[in-house]
Amino acid sequence: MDLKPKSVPIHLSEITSKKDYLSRRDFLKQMGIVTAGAALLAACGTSADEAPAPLATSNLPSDLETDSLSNELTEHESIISYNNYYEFTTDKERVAPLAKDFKSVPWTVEVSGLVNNPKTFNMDEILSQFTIEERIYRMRCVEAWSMVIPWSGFTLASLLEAVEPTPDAKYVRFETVNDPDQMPGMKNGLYPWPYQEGLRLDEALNDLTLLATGLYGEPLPSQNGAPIRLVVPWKYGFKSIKAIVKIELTAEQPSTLWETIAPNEYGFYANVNPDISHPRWSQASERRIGELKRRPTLPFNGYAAEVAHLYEGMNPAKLY
Ligand SMILES: Nc1nc2c(c(=O)[nH]1)N[C@H]1C(S)=C(S)[C@@H](COP(=O)(O)O)O[C@H]1N2
Ligand SMILES: [Mo]
Repeated sequence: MDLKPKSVPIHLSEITSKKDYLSRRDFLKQMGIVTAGAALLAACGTSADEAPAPLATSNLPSDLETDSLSNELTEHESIISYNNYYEFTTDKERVAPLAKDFKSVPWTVEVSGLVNNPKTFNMDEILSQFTIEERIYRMRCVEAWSMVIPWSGFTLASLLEAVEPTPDAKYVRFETVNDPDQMPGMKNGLYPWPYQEGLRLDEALNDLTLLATGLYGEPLPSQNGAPIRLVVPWKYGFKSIKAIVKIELTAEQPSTLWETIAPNEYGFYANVNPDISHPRWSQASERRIGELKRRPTLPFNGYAAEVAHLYEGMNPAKLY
């Protein structure tokens, strides 16, 4: 296929709303340019010739206005103005203004530990080496609100394949940038910074597990975890760690920020489960941002067909 991202006469900076995003997607589809990746490369000024990675078209949702369960996309404005990002502040509506000048260029991600090919990637290498595709995912925060978010990114599996985990690698540990000068909330000594998270290797290799570099067809906004964050849609939102600088393959289960603070409330697995209440509130239903009525929460956030097999034989009570 002949992809010429440079010929796209719409600039990502012009996209401000769901309506604009959807009409731009229709436009790109008509042009035969159907991946967010093509548009992102154009935005970065990278020509098609310099971008060796083939651009995936096969994984695009057929109906771009909804996710796989026909849930409508959450408004762009809500996704970028209602955030959890404790390095900046615990006040969701203050994250975006505080993150406005966050500098995420240059940026590197160090991939190390039990791998044959440890490597520190810069963002240009990441964006050109891995196949950027678009995924519309539900996100369910442990606090019982949720959104439907159109991400662009690439599978964590593709990155792990590149570094070749050794046979003793059983877990993946992730770490957020440690930059208190840019992140005023880090001066709050109540939290064991830097933010860290982890997955079991088979969870990390599941095709749903994404490293996101964009949102709504734009490069990832700072408040959503620029320049690169994890998205694990069947787990509570706190697993989806932002602004990643380190990925380490380990033999032992890594400790996580939330499990360190409150192990009985935020376990390592954190799989979305309507039947297991948080000690302080029910998880049976959720408030979808932009909707008036609460909706029932689905097991594994609606992704049971893709991931339930990973937990066969495990006690669900240990998977909160
Ligand atoms: N580094 C870091 N990552 C983080 C958080 C955080 O405070 N710091 N909050 C988590 C929580 S609780 C949620 S619900 C999601 C929110 O992602 P969003 O702001 O993009 O919607 O990010 C997760 N990733
Ligand atoms: Mo969350």
